Amino acid sequence: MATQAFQALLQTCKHVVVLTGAGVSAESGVPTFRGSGGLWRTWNATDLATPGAFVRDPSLVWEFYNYRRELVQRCRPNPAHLALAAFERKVTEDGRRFTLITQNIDGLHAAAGSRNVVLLHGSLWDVCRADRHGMKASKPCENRKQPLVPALEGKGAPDPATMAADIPREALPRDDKGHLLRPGVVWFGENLDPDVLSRAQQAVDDADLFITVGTSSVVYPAAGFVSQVAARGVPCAEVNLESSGATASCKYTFQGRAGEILPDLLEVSNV
Ligand code: BJW
Repeated sequence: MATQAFQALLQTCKHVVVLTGAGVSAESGVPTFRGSGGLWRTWNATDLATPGAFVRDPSLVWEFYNYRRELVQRCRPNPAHLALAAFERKVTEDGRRFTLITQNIDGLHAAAGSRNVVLLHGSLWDVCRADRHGMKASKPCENRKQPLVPALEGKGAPDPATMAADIPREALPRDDKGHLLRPGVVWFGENLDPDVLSRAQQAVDDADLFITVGTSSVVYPAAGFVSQVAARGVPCAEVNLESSGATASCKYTFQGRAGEILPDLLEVSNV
């Protein structure tokens, strides 16, 4: 019954906004952050995603990102990414609006054919200059070379027994003026790109249906979107393996794997 009621809303809504997190890419083989998949060697992935970690040990942080660039390069969109892209085509052909806000940096939504995507936390394929605090000192730009420098070749194995490569600073990725580069993503304690955040916030403010998929909903500002939408009386739905920080705000909850649930729920399995 809940499914039918939700699907009726999908037919009539004027602007559906979907927020995705790491869980949407889990079935493509991309590790999530929290839970058992969130360890790289002996570190929590989130402990390495900070400017402080980069200042302390830029070699270690670059090894971690080199590993993820290599891994994601081999990953393909799964049925959840494909269902969202097919649903966007369906909605926009009807003259209605669809916005996909993702916290993921893996690029798999674009690879699946999604068009109106807001990359809240940046892209794994971007780099930028680092200042002495590890913060961004230039606008991120794309660099898909893999590995970025010869010293990173084969580095970043996730096994806890792996020795740190301790790459000397001069052999780490640098720009043409010799400045140290860092991944062009958004780390804890960093502001999001104001234009990106404004696009996301406008969509959140304008949504008349909101779906959160595969995020633990603990990281702000993304974690605040669902309660903002729900506070306006707009229906919210969640697709997740387990309950999350968003569940209490969601009228509709669909528990399970996104790749199994979304194609049928969005009625795009035959598209
Ligand atoms: C499945 C599944 C399947 C699995 N199918 N489901 C307000 C209050 C309190 C704190 C703050 C606040 N505002 C800002 C902060 C500080 C901080 C923050 O939020 N801290 C919290 C931890 C409390 N936020 C920030 O620092 C942000 N900056 C900011 O707001 O600037 C202004 C400011 C600064 C400082 C103070 C105050 C204001 C920036 C946040 C940047 C987050 N960066 C990362 C790394 C990105 C780069 C990279 O990838 O390397 O983003 S951390 C990491 O967490 C990554 C993710 O995008 C993000 C969210 O994780 P996600 O996607 O939810 O993954 P998981 O693993 O947590 O969950 C997976 C889910 O999937 C689970 O629920 C599973 O069940 C599910 N699942 N398989 C369906 N098959």
